[in-house]
Amino acid sequence: MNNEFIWGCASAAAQIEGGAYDDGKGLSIWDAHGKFHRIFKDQNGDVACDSYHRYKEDVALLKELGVKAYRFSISWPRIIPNGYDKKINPKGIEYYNNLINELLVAGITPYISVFHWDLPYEIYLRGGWLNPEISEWFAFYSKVIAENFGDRVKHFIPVNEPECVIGGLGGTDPDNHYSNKELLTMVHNLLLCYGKCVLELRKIKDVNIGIGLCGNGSVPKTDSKEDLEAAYKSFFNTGKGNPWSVSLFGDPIILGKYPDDYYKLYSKDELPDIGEHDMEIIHQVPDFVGFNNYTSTLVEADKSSPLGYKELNWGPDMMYTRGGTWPVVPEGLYYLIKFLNKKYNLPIVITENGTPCYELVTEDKRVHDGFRVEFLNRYIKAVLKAKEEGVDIRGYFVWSILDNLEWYSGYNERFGLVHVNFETLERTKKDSFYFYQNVIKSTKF
Ligand code: BGP
Repeated sequence: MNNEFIWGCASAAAQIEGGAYDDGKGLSIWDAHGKFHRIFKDQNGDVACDSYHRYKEDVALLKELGVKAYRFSISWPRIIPNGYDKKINPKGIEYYNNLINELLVAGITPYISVFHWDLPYEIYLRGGWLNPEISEWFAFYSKVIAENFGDRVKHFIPVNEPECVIGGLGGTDPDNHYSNKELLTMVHNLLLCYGKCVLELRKIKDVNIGIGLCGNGSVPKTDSKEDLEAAYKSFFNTGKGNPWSVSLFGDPIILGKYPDDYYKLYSKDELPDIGEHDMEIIHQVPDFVGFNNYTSTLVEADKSSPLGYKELNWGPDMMYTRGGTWPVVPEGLYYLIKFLNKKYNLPIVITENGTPCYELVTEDKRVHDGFRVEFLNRYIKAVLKAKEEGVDIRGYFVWSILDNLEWYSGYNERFGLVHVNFETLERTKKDSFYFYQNVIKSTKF
């Protein structure tokens, strides 16, 4: 991987493509969530931003924005409609070929997320992540991607946010109370999917692969050594029955073992069946750590707590986004970059960062999203601070280019640099679009 710094934007198939029933695509779990009224106010992704039909317009927006890279995901059921029977949908391949070619002509480097949560519904019906065959199905899907796109695409993220996949957004059932054994089995199967995917992608010449982790940062209350250690510990905490752990996925993949406390936290009966060679398959060290971050927690050392730290409330000046749930903590991004660098010692790419806002298109056809502008301004400065201090950080991607289907929140949470009118599908550039354009223009790298 060359060490230039790349400015980018990210998206995901289920959130922007629409075309849910077009050209032989199979159903994904997110199509099913729409059908079964599980999304805010009965919304669905049937049309979403209609990028399946408007990808040229969207690539033109990315070009105007000036990003050097675009991270998008492939819809597994668009490529293999039921996910598992190895029957490839040529129209699906054609769509991504067109998108990739359009990006390359525009001078934009494609970053492909192989899986961003739209599990084929037929696989979900067959037990999803609990089915031991899933990693073989995923391996075949990955092979199809490598063989069809690997001549032109060199950057891949096999799984977006494994924590969220198992945490309820990528094919597990948020209302189901899985036993620890089931939870760990799903984690293990997902790790095998990652490993087998990388083995397929490594067949591509000059490929760059990133793990796609996510999580809240941990900010030390003071600069003291104790608080810094406390924040580091909290950031990598495993936690029993908790899929929202950086270490649970990062350690097996990068260090070749489950986190140190894994075998202490769980009894033998709770552990998954781990095959003799599984860890060799899983331990596929990536070329970079891709990390998605939105918010952070405040942490202080506390010897009286079993974990050695406690979480604190933010003060009254803290501003929150996401309906009051996500504190705006740019320094959290700075610290997590330092922590990831210390623990895993690999190049880092911030593969998602951004904020939803409440905003209106004004009569003069503008969107004045000042909150997002200031949010991005502060978070980007935090990234650049870590970079100036010598951390090997290779890129930053805004989530997202367009307002889109924000999973269970539907169209109620708008994250885009470009506003989408979901009735007319008209795109309107927001102030943050011009802000980011200017950041890209004015930095020397
Ligand atoms: C990431 C997802 C994105 C996007 C974003 C917004 O977790 O990878 O697909 O949806 O977050 O916030 P949320 O955390 O609510 O999904």
